[in-house]
Amino acid sequence: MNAEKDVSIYDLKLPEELKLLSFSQCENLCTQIRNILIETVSKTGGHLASNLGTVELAVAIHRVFDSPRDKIIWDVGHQAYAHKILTGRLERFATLRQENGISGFPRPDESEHDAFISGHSSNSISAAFGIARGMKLQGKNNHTIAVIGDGAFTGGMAYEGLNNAGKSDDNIIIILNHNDMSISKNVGALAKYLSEIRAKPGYLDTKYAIENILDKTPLIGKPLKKAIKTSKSVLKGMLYHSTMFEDFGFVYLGPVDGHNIAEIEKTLITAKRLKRPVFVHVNTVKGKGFEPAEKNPGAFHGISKNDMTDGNPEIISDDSFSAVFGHELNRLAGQDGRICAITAAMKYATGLNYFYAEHKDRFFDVGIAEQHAVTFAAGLSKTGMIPVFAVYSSFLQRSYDQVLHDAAIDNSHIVLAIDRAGIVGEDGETHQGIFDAAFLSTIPNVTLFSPSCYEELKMCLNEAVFDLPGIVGVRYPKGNDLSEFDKSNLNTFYTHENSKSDILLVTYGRIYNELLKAQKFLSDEGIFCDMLKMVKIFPVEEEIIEILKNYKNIFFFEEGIRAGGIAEHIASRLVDADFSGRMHISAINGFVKQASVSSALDNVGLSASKMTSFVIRELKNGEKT
Ligand SMILES: Cc1ncc(C[n+]2csc(CCOP(=O)(O)OP(=O)(O)O)c2C)c(N)n1
Repeated sequence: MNAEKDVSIYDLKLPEELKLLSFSQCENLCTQIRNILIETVSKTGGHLASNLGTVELAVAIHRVFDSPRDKIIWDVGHQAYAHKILTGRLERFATLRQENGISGFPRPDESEHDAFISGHSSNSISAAFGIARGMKLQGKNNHTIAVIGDGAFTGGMAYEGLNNAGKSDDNIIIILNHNDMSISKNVGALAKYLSEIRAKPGYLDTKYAIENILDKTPLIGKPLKKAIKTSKSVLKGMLYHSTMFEDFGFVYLGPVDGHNIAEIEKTLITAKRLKRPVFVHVNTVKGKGFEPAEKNPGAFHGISKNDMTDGNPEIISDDSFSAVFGHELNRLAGQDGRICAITAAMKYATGLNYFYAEHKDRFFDVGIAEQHAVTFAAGLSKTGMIPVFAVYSSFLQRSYDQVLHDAAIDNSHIVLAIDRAGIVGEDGETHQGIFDAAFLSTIPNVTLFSPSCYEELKMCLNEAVFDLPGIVGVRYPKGNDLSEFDKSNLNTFYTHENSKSDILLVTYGRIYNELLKAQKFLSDEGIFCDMLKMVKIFPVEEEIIEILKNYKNIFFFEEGIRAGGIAEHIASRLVDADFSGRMHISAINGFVKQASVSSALDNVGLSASKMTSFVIRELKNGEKT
């Protein structure tokens, strides 16, 4: 291969042949990768700005290390597109985030180069340390590299990992991908600390400069250098501007320019040689190389396919459950000074930007720290405030014990606004909001609502904030309200459409709309069904059991995991009540792969047509027995 001529990425055997390229060829390769990123994401949607910022870093990592023998872990994993392109997924990259296509996040079942599952933030250091130690126990000498953003660094688990790994002597390299941004501007004391060290001259350069001067100072220079190096003195801290990472036990290298491949490589080679825990601080620019994204990285963090020119103006569409929630909470906060809003780094995506605009003193972005958010809310509640934590269903999974121990046992009043409840679509397994009803309904003192339209959402939120004690969750889906049913008799409990059939269809949340269509399809087939829509889904009130007891066949459709879900709660109550009919449950079993929301709902049997066939099939089976 000619050492200097630019090479098409399509002609390279990757990642091996990366190591044969000159720096200038690498730079050209990075331009090619950026073009692929921009072109693909404009068609598929995805995380654009974060990925534009990690192109050189990914190239440098794959030139210095030997994946898959060395293990590379991308925290959150939304910034690993270049890594995917460099590790055998270039040809399939156009299928990014599509059904049966490649995932938008690292997936070990997709490639041996994806060392660990990613999607939820701040776990990479723990995972890396586990892998490093496992390899060491097996006598392997390879390296484990965790790439973690400064946003992900606001999550407490990162410190649990640092605390544990820093005192080891394992081959673990933590790379801080520092761009001063989480989804929006990064927040908190640590963000400030990191920004201060980001601005300092490279540690290595300073260190070599000082050592150089001392080396050239006659008589006292060399002994002084030794004394400084071996001491834990303040002088060492001053000269080497020691960081907290060194106090944790890591060798700190950086900050380096994350868009200068030669510089990153030099630092990574040093880190590799040290063969002990090393912390490499890399400064990157979110959105690098695409002007609109560089200017407005938050807007280009995650975009849908139609947003390439302006990004996703960070403000979610007004026609969405998140925005309706955000506006309503803002309105309520205007009336009641006790209401506080909390987000874990998702101010815009959860619609809390409206609250923030008008009630800054009662708005809290706590960083990517869902566990802290719940306990902080419980603390606020102790003083008589009414905290509302708006959080995606899948990220709330992090806070199970905080809900249980810190809030529920003492019956603290906190409201959980559970956004992205149900199937979320293209982000796939890690982000589906299908577990909240099951796991929250194991906890005493929890009430759960699952509105099926905007109006119900507002009504449930009011009741949650003002009327109920304990933990009250209001769960609502991604996207907009597609309901077409009559809204004249809405309430927050249930509606029962009773035409004296002995078949009852039951559900809650947005798929009520699909079930209404199924009811119609069934009636076209001569199968007439009553319908029950639950709005308050937990605890299941006796009144609901009394209604259900009267039916011969109950069909329960649940956009949530079956094990421990609301359908199973009801089934067990019906057993207690000596129910003599049959209950048929169609809910989600297992993890749900990426696909559009409508396709994923169909794949799990929750589209109108699949629900219809389920009823017909089960009734036929019943006739046979
Ligand atoms: C536990 C958890 N909470 C929230 C999120 C949503 N989320 C995805 S990326 C992100 C910001 C990450 O910022 P950073 O690590 O600095 O990466 P950058 O995009 O800036 O490169 C957030 C909050 C998540 N993935 N996991």
